[in-house]
Amino acid sequence: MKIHDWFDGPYPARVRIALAEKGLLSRVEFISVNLWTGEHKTPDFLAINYSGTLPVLELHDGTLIAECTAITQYLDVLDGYPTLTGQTPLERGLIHMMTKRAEIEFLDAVSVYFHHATAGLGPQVELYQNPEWGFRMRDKAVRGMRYFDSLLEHRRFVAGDAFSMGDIAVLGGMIFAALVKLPVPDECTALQAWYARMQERPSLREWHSMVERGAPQN
Ligand code: GTS
Repeated sequence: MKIHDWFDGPYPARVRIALAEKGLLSRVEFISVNLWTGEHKTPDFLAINYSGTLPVLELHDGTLIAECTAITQYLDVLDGYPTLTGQTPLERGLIHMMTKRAEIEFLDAVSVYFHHATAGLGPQVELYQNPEWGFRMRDKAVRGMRYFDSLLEHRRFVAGDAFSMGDIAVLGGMIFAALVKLPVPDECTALQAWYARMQERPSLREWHSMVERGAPQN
């Protein structure tokens, strides 16, 4: 399998953490797509992913799967023992809901803030910016942090009592927030404590060491 991504991107992090959780990193070849030069908006890459975003999973037969949630679902059921997306109908429903909520209320909002109200990926890539929208989304992301903090006051993990794709989606939001220097409010102590606990997982350690190694040379 190949993963088209960028080594320290927050959305790519979601799939890299999922791969590490599933013990699948050694079965994957990473293809570097440079976001900072706009490689993801070239016709060649748009033929791989119409949305012009990373990551994308490419299977041996050439099938392409984009969208972190879809990729994670695929990887999770490969071995027949899903650990990230739930096993019972209830678990699957709750995990999918929390993953989507983490995207809408937090991660995607940080991303819009980055692309619209900061320099983003630079003038060559950011061809349209709407700072007012970006700042609104920054405020939405902070509200999202408060929401997840309130959940984590009463449960150990985002979607209940086990680590899941929902935790990984919130981790994506935290990773993106740190990149854009958007602080977590001091009073969000449950969110901060959960984030600190997450750092102890082998998958997070593996992700940090991949980031330290930098971009692979294609
Ligand atoms: N909904 C998509 C998913 O879940 O995969 C969003 C993917 C996404 O926005 N990826 C970012 C991207 O391609 C990668 S990163 O910012 O996390 O590194 N952004 C580039 C752009 O121009 O939007």
